[in-house]
Amino acid sequence: MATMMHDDGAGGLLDNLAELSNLTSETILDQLKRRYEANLIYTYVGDILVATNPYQMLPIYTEEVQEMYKGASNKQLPPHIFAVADRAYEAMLYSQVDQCFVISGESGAGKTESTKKIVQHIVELCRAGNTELEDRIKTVNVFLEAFGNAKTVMNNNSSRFGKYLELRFDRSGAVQGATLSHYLLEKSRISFRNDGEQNFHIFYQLFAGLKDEGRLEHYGLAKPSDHNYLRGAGAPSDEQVLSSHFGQEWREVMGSFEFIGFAKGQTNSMIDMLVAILHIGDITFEPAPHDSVTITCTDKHLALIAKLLKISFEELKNAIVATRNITRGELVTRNFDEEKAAANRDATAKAIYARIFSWIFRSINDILKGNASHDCLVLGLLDIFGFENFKINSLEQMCINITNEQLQQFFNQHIFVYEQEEYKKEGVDFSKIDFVDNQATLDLFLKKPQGIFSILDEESRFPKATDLTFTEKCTAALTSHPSRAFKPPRSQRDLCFTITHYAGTVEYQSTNFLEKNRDTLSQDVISVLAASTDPLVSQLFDPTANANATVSTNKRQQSLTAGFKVSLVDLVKRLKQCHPHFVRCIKPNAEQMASRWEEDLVSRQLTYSGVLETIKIRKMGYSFRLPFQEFVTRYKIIAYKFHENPMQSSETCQVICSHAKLDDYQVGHNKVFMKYNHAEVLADLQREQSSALVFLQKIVKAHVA
Ligand code: AD9
Ligand code: MG
Repeated sequence: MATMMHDDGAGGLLDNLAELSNLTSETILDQLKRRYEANLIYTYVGDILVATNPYQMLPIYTEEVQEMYKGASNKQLPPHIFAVADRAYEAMLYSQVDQCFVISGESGAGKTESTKKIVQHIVELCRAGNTELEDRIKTVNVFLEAFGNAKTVMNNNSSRFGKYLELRFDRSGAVQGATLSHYLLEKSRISFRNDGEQNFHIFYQLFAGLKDEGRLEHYGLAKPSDHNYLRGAGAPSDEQVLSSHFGQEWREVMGSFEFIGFAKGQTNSMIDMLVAILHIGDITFEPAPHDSVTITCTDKHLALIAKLLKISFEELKNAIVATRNITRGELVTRNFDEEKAAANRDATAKAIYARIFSWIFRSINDILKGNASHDCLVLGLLDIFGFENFKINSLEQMCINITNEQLQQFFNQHIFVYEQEEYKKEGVDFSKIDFVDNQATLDLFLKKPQGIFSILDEESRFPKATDLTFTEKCTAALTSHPSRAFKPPRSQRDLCFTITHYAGTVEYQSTNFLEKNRDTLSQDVISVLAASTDPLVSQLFDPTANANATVSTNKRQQSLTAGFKVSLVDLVKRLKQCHPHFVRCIKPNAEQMASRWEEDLVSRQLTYSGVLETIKIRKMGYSFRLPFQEFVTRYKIIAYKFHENPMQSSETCQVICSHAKLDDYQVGHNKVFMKYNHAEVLADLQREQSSALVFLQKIVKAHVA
């Protein structure tokens, strides 16, 4: 990889921190800070990119810059996200091996923006003419963010789901199609938000966007604050919603649905469903005799929901307040009390939203699947929700934080474990580098039968269990867990516990854990919606069609955490099949402001993400390595004549390395181990020799002619 030193007049700024001679936490922090102040937001650590969020638009993503970074692996250019994209694309073509980008960092650090920049560049790299498929791939993000992102206290545009985009190419590098998978949408946001947070963007966009399209007459929407799901501390005011960017965004979302190829009829059904969700949130109850409830909102209100969803008004009414079962040939009705009825109402709204979300992904995948050839190369991009620590953290934050914990473990495995194992196997000298291994913390959650998830599932199946019994069981089983990461509540009756994650200590409130984990939706509600005369509504609730299936979590009646665990395992499996490229995003301040550097915040992120240890191993280690055969085939021209065919042996590799004047490389039993910058030195020499050869051949040809 090409690196250089910028002279800022006050000591050099390094493009690659692996070149730091005095390697300490302070010198790393100082370099990153001074680079940030000079708007140099990208820095390499060996072959890993550190990206500091500038919180301002810098002119570094223009077409000219993109053009400059095409073929960046062979140029002397400052670090850039485009260079990482270029390197992965090149590597995929050269080695014919699938590649993936693993982008990590806490909430608001810049993962989603980095992903978009990578897609932008790769689409440009592989563009063969102006094909619609490539433009469509770039466009999907518009509505994925509208439906899957929301304002939180940590990020105004926070991803509330994880996504893995796989771009498929033919062997020559032309894009063939794309597949998108999604992980764990935080659907609880529909009915509950912490103070200072908002619902998914799409609801505000819808309000602002439907202004002139019969918002009141057709949809019964007057102003956002009329609706429970859009109220709360931190919700934008009606004026803010109606007069801001939301209207423009709505038009973009609708435009992109059309461009991608969604049928107009389906988009309209989807809008009706979104509006119905808001109205469902306004269904109110009052207690009635025998632990039942009476619906207190007007029939007109329910009729509007029924009209939007094209379902029976009476059946909707019944399904919200009770369940009916045929037991031994008799119809048995079980009424809900007020709490259960409210939970059933919210579960209905959340299920509709989650199924719209899954349907959007399935539809995109149908449209973008392109040529479904098995003989293709894959570039995968992972963009998950970053590590979170709010005032109140629930089951959703736990899943989000475990996903991050799992990614950190993947990073550790690659950077430290596999690396050191390979040195040992190949007989390469190295001094051992320690890192903070978080496997035990992952076990605390995932291991059977004594992990938090197993205990939660066990309790969720047991009708008499409560959030308190769950908390007590965790306390009994995990207080002396080897990870030492579990801390019980201060008082026995508190519904909380604390976990020391790799990225910080988080207190979780276990209130509603069981209910959230059971994630059940009443069969009556499913039946009513499945009987809708709207084809999309009925399709999404068709019990035979597995409409709720997200990636690989397609077993129905599976608990939330069991489904989550399956998709986490699936994700890691996919990542392991690819050669990874790591991007570490850093958040410079908590206020989401430009030009503001909070030393403690950055220092903490560098520490927990193991940047110092990573630099050490990248500095001492050999991140560029090739088997003898590949090394000799690629670089023999550096030391041998064109017609010579040297043995593909360690001796030949030694000869080539000494011709190239490489220092500090090692030849193992089967591979040559080199520093990250040796690739560039060899590529330069190889190019020089090749062009000299072509030149000579031309002269000879001219002479003979
Ligand atoms: V979360 O885990 O989804 O909550 P992310 O994805 O890590 O988080 P995101 O990419 O959404 O963070 O970045 C947060 C905000 O920082 C963006 O909305 C931009 O306003 C800002 N940002 C991030 N990266 C850049 C950039 N390269 N240039 C300009 C940026 N602004
Ligand atoms: Mg994001």
